[in-house]
Amino acid sequence: MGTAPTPSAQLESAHTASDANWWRQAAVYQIYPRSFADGNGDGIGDFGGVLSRVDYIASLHVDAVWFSPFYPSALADGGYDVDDYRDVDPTIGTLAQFEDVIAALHERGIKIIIDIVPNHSSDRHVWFRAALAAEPGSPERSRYIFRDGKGDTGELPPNDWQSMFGGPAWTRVTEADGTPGQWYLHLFTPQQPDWNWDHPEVREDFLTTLRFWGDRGVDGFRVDVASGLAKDLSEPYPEWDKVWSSSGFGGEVNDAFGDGRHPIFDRDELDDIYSEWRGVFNSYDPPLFAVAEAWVAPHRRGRYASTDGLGQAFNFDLLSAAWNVDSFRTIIRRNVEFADENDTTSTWVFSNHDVVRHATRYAQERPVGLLERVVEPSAEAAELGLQRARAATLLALALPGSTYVYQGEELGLPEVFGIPGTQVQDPSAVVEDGVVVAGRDGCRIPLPWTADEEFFGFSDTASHLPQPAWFGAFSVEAESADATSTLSMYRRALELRRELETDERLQWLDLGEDIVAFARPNGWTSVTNFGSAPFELPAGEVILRSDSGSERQHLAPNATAWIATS
Ligand code: TEU
Ligand code: CA
Repeated sequence: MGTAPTPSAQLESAHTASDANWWRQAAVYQIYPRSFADGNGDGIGDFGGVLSRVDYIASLHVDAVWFSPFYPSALADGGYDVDDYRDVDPTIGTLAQFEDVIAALHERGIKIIIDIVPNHSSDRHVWFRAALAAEPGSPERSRYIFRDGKGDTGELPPNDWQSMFGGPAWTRVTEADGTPGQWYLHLFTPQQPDWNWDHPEVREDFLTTLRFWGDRGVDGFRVDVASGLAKDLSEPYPEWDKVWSSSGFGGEVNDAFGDGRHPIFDRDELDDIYSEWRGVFNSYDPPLFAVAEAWVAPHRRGRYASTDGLGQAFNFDLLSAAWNVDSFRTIIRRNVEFADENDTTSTWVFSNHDVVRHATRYAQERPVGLLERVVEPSAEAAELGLQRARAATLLALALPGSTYVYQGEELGLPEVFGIPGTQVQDPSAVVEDGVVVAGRDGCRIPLPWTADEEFFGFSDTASHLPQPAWFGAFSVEAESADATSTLSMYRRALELRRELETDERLQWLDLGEDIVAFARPNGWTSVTNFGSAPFELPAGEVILRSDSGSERQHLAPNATAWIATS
């Protein structure tokens, strides 16, 4: 704790930016399609909306777009309940329109990453319907995880396991003859039955899906719950308390678990699955890219990020950490080293569709865990949170590795509070006294494009999640006109960042206890002030800073500056 990294920590890798390596230093913009832009005026974002905003996306200077699921879905879990992996939900558009989106982004040099959800389908998937219609023990049932219940008449679930969003992880079905029957496993909502990855048809079908999208020009995949596919469901079942506490979820950086034999997560058998996927990826030129969403122990992450596997793995360490100099330093250092050892790159991420937006997280008085309830900050705390969010982002954009930017964070959007309970969508949300008080809807509010229009240019009708009255101040229109806005900072930083993309080395600088500073091979230095007093900047030209308006010499508390020293 507290020891500054030594200036000698200089990493060796110096990859060249060939096409096969496009992802290594990519800035990836995450689009949650239903909340990005509405093209046909029904209040739900869609591909028509995306098409109308490709120039905006290009203006951010991002290298790729990651689309959260757009597949046919009943939206039991925001689209992560997939009815058909090889089609587009009619509210979002058509396959032909998606091909137009691919073409429009490719024309602007932007790659396309799509979300693939292999741990579970939806209960409306044709194979799950077939499983329900078939008998216990049938081949149709064996593609999912069905078990007989316990108790005299099978009235109790097979074990005490819980689903991620609360409630039992098992649901009992009614058999074709109308009698209460078997139970199926779902780690998430009951509408998301888990696949049985021991089944060759399940494995083959996903390979078909990967090729389906690869053939349409998709450049890569974000693999949902990548650590969950392989399971050991042999009896006796361990108790849920043990299963959960050793699972690696909950945002803690936990080195204790991770021997490859946890009953549900991060099992060694996953290597086999992903090496098959790698076979498909490598049949394309350049190979398809993949990034694992895997909440696993740091020492296990290399398995997912391996060049025989998915190639890159999310690290949610910064996303899970409070605004604290020691945490940032330790986390960055560890992940840069990890990437180097594993011939992959780091993935810096502060916000996504699952967590409270980072401008609001950093405004909290105490560190906040995932899915934890946060309070609406005072105006003053919100301002502090935004300053820190800008500083954190500018720091991360100077690091080697790729960065994931979640739609709206480039506007400095805070979390939205006070959503009426009647409009709740997230299955993990908590509603009290008629108001949403926790969950993921507050980070999924449709974007404000214009300052004064009734629906802020998102749609010409009320959006599927309500936008607050103050949204206009954070709109693309308002911020584009302001050189000191968060949007202007992101645009400039992402544009400048391209100069950093070819050489992955970093050199730590020791500028003081409260300062995180490092130099990059092109002669730029990034300096972040975690302290409470202004910090005197080293010599050189300030090329960008998160505390716009401060005088040249001093870096404000909670701020980052980039300096060209040579
Ligand atoms: O999330 C994985 C996951 O395990 C989540 O429970 C995560 O820990 C939580 O949302 C943090 O707030 C993925 C998707 O990103 C999420 O949107 C889905 O709900 C989930 O998988 C099921 O597909
Ligand atoms: Ca629409």
